[in-house]
Amino acid sequence: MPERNKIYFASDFHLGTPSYTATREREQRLINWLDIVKVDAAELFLVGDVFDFWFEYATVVPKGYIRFLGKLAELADAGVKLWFFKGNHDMWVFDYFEQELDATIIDNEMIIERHGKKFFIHHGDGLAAGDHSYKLLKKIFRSNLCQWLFARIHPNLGVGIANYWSRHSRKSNMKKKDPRPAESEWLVAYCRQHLDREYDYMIFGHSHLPVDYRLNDKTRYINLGEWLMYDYSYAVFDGEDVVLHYKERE
Ligand SMILES: [Mn+2]
Repeated sequence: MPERNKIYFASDFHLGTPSYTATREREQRLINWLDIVKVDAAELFLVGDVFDFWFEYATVVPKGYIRFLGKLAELADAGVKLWFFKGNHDMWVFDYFEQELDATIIDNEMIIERHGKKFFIHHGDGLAAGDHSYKLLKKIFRSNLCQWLFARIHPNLGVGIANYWSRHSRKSNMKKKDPRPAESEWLVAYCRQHLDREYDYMIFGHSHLPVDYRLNDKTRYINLGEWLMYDYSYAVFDGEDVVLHYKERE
């Protein structure tokens, strides 16, 4: 058995969209990947938008994704530590994954040190300068009152509304190739404002564009891309360096 010493990062699976069949296909890809992760992972960071929509009722579990959740349980039982970041699509995750998968739920950013390297990890939503309307929306959606109210709606209706809203609010940011230079990305701007913290890696999801971009001698900006249609991307830290894997877009 190889030693468990690697740390894996991935985000933006958006399970649930655009259809049941597409989700099942994506789920199978994820399972094939998680089988590889299981061999040598010490930790797995799921950096947000794992689900296109998720809500935890007191007693009801949203249908679907059983192979994916079962595989995560298998990893957890094999000793892989799971970290689950709330994204803007699945911010309503509470303690179900903590109970069932021993996962730790992360609300916003997480700062860690591993093998002498410093990581800043965040889904990436709500970090743009300005963007006050989104920041307000995030506050409202994450408020106890909003969650309490949503839980009062029957799941048949509530999940239906949420799926409709989620699918129609998605920005059409799924470009085949990103024509912009990385420097114009607002997450890069965010990283540039925090270079004094001397992170080795600043890791995000959310933008659906896989990027590994050097900001200076010390810090790299890494975006984990997506699993919706192009990249099937993930990053892995082997104790020395982070490598981003993805399929080249055509
Ligand atoms: Mn997102």
